[in-house]
Amino acid sequence: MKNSREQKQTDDPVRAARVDNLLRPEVLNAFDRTAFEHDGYWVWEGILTDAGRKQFTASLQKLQHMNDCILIDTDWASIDFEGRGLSSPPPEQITPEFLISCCGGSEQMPSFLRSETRTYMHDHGLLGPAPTLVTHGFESLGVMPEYFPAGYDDFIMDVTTAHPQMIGLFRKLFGDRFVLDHCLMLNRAAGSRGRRWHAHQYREGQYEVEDPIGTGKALTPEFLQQQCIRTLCYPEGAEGGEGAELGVIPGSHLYRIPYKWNTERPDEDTDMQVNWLKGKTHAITGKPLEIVHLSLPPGSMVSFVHHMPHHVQHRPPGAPTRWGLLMAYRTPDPAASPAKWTAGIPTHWVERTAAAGKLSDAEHRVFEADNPLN
Ligand SMILES: O=C(O)CCC(=O)C(=O)O
Ligand SMILES: [Fe+2]
Repeated sequence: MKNSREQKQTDDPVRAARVDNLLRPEVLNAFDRTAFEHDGYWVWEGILTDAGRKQFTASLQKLQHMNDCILIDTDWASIDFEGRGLSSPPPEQITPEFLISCCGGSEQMPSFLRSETRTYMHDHGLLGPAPTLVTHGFESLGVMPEYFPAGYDDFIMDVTTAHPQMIGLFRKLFGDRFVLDHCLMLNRAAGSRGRRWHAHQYREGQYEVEDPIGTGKALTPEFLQQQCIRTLCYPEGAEGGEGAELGVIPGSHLYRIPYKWNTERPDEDTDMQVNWLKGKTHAITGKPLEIVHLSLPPGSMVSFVHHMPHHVQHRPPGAPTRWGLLMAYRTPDPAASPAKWTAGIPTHWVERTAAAGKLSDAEHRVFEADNPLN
């Protein structure tokens, strides 16, 4: 007979989906805080165990398939967008041929699903009454799986909210308290354009001391205390020569410039070398900053301060998909207005789940707002 603790664990689908032996402890324990603060990034090379890697890949493949099926199976023309205060999708974006061309990877959905409809799905959910999103064999959460992978996959929910080894990893980055900023799939299929050089700002940018181009005058040897850190997991790797590798600039986070976060991003390496990088040095060593392209073997993760400019290379035609999950967390902002949940989690989903008593304590901790309402 099971004791009540075991009973509770098996009743909980997120707990049941856990791969206990997810991370290799020796890789986790090798984290060097000084090097991380100095360089602005840390590579967790081959940190996933074989079992962890297998499940991570399977989950991302399943989630991509769910996303593709919703795109193809939904009768977009029948949905009342205008009644919800949204523009209807342009007819050329909802033809079967066009929708099929959007499948197989992330950041390639039709543009009508990437702007105001994405925000609507996040805030309210594109939920019933029908006609709405069509799912076969799984429940629609009113949002696309690419934008809410944890909601559609219990293993990913566990990894991003509760798994003790993952929480251990995030604690090394943040200390005890951190909140979800956002979590997305980043599966880069053959032909993916990647992303040109850019960086990101902390929250809505209210603490930035430099504009998106930056003067470089705010260089400081001190590591930001208010910090958003992206952790990317590549279960099948992102290796040199295959495309979709991440480029970083060690030490550039100390300039704290949210480079081109909201403008066009045309810069390739040579543009950075002749413009942005010119004259920029490491705040501690004084050495000129340089671009580094990471080659990450299967089962690796990389964590980086999201103020650091970074770049993702094109994925050439014919290359296999680079599977990826982005987990971005941040230190809570003590000056944020009290609220219930972070903006990183679909509001309708977290409200419904909490009201049904189905939000675990672990999920509650990661999803709650900077300064939670009592
Ligand atoms: O696709 C990637 O590897 C990273 C994309 C990126 O720019 C980011 O996560 O901020
Ligand atoms: Fe980025």
